[in-house]
Parts: sequence; C-alpha cells; structure tokens
Amino acid sequence: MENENSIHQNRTNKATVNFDRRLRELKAEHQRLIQAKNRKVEPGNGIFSRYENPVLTADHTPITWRYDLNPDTNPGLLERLGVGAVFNPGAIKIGDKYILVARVEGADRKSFFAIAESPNGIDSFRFRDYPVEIPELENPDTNVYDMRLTRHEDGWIYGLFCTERRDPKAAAGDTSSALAQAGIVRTRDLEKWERLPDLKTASQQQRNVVLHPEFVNGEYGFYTRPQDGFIDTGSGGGIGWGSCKSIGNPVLESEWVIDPKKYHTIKELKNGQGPPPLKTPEGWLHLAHGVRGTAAGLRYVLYMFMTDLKEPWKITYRPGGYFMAPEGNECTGDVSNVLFCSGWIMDDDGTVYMYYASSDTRCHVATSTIPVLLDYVKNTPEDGYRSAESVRTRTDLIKKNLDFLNRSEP
Ligand code: M1P
Repeated sequence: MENENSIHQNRTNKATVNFDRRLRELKAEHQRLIQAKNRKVEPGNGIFSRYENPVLTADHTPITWRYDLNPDTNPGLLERLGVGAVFNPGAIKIGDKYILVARVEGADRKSFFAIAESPNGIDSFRFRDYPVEIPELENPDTNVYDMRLTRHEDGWIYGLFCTERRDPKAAAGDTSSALAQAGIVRTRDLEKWERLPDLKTASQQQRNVVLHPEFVNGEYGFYTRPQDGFIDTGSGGGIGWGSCKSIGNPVLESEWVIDPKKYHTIKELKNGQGPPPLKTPEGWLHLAHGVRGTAAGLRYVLYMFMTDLKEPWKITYRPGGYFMAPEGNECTGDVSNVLFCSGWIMDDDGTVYMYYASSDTRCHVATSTIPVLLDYVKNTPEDGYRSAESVRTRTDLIKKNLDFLNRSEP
C-alpha cells in the first residue's frame, strides 16, 4: 500500500512539473509573439509597404481563452477551446491607440469579435481580456463576422457586420443553406454595445455592408452588396448604395449598384466595399475587394476607387486592376488565395494603416500615405477591358519611358 502511494505521489509530482513547465513555455511563447517588432519589407512598390509579420494570428489570442489553466481539471494542459483564425478586422484609432475589432474563429467554426490594441499600429497588438459580447435579437445570429467600424458624425461608433442564420426555407436535409444580412451595433467606448435592428433591403441577402461616415442629404448612407445566394451573388454582386432617415429603423427603400461586377476583370464574380471610405480633399477614398473564379477556386484581391465628396455614390476615379493581391505566405490558409480588408486608419499626418487579412487566417498591416494613395488612384490607367487596350496602355508607357531615357542620356 505504501508502495502504491509513493508511485501515485511520484506520478502526481511528475505531472505537476510537466504542467508547470508547459505553462511557462506557453506564456513565454505568447509574450515573444506579442512583443515581436515588425519591420517594413523594403523596397516595396512605392504605393504601400508590407510588413514582415502578421499583426494578429490565432496564437495572439490569450492562453486564458484556449486553455483551462487549473492543474486539477486540466493536468495535461490540453488546449480545450482552440482558435483557428483571426482575420477581417474593423479598425479605429481612439486617443493614441490603434484598435482592431477582429473576427476570431474558434475550432467550432463560430466567429466572434475581439478587440486588440497597439501603441503604434504595426506591432504589439494585445487582446483585451474578454471578447466582445454582441447582444442578440429575437431571431439570434448563428454566426457573426467582418465588422466595419464607422465613426459617424452623429457621435456614435457603429459596427456593421454580417449576421448569418440558417435559411428557414432550406429543405430538411440541407444543412448548408444560409441567409446573410447586415447586423448593426453602436457604442461610444467599445465596451457597451447597443444592438439595432438588422438592415432591411429588397435583396434576399447582404454582405459587406458599410456605413458612410457622414450624413448625406440628412440621411444615413450605406454601401451594400446585394446578392441572390449566400456565396454566388447571382444578379447582385456589385457594390450598392442606399440611404435611410433613421438608424433605429434602418430600411433602404431604394438601393442601386454603383460599382458593378464586370466580365474579365478582377471583380468578375463579385466585389464588396472594404472599410468605410477615407475623406480626402479630393474625394472619398475607397478600398474594396474583387473576386474572380479560377481553376484553384475563388481569388480575392484588393482594389481602390474614389467617389465624389458630396455624392459618394458617384465614382470619380477607377484605377484598373488590383491594388494588392495575395503574395508568398498570404496565399495559403483556411480559405486560400484571399486578401480581404475591412479596416483602415488614417493618422493626422496622413499615414494610412491598412489592416488586411490573408486567406481567412491572419491579419497584416500595410502602410501608405494619403498623397501617395491619391496619386495612385488618380494616375493609374483605367482597365480598358480588352487585351488590345492593355497593350496600348503599356506601349504608351514604354514609348514615353524610352523617349525620356534617350533624351536624358548623353
Ligand atoms: O472567404 C473569403 C471571404 O468570403 C466572404 O466575402 P464575400 O461575401 O465578399 O464573398 C466573407 O465570408 C469573408 O468573411 C471572407 O473573408
């Protein structure tokens, strides 16, 4: 008996030592990740700079979210509630803090929102202790994701997100059909969130709905993405615009497409507004994503355009092609070949921090400035929609370059 007791004691001691060691390692690795410095990847393309490390990944989530840290109930220190991905964040600067409201996806495939803050916008993002609790409506959301944050001139910070529920018309055996709509919350401090009714439009489904930061003719303006199906947009699929008088009763009586999907472009299949547009002296600067089908599946890239300051549904500049496409490690993940951006921050000095996600897995930052982005948007040739036009545009450039070089050479 005495022998059995001492064997048990030995085992318990060994387990405790292992538990303690594992916990120390987990904590150290987490700290290392959060404290890692981020560096620009030089020389870049002159339009924006990428950075070496992602700013948020699943491993950035606190270990208190994933592990039961009590050795009595989790002696092997198993990761009980895994997190698979952190992506598609909304972004806002409050005081001197760069804040992301990220989409965190658990191993159970449910997404939720969580806030991470950084003192400099490019590294040291740290999650707050608890995820955000979004109040539910009478018809509860099955899944919520992709929050766009808008600091509105009415004084509130709004979060518009996709709320997904099972399609009530789905046949009994159909466990995939879903309906996507735009959920709306608002807050003053990113702590208390008030849920408003979901946006109502004539479209069966909506995703990528974004609130415009200013009143337009006294109304709340929305960028929308009407779609017939959950993935396939059918007759919808472009970026739409609509407005309503009351945010407490958000019903768009009319909605029209301002930036349609188009054959043989980077937005052949569908597109969607990214973050709320940035106000510049020359117009509203927009970042959006365009999607096309390939043999390897859908490919999501980012593109830009500009709209009129007074009539934000009127496109004034339309640079052709993509602004940013998946590169290197960005190309693979949960849903490969995807770049998606739903949050950016413009600093007072004109620096722009673009928080994009790659392959529905991790968040990155790219930086640029307002003057450079305006130059890009205004001076990049439009898509000519035919190979011959693309050759003409490129030939013009080559000719000008060769003439210039010949003139400047002695
Ligand atoms: O998987 C890529 C993206 O797919 C959807 O975006 P969209 O409606 O434009 O096709 C969203 O689910 C988005 O979260 C995701 O990143």
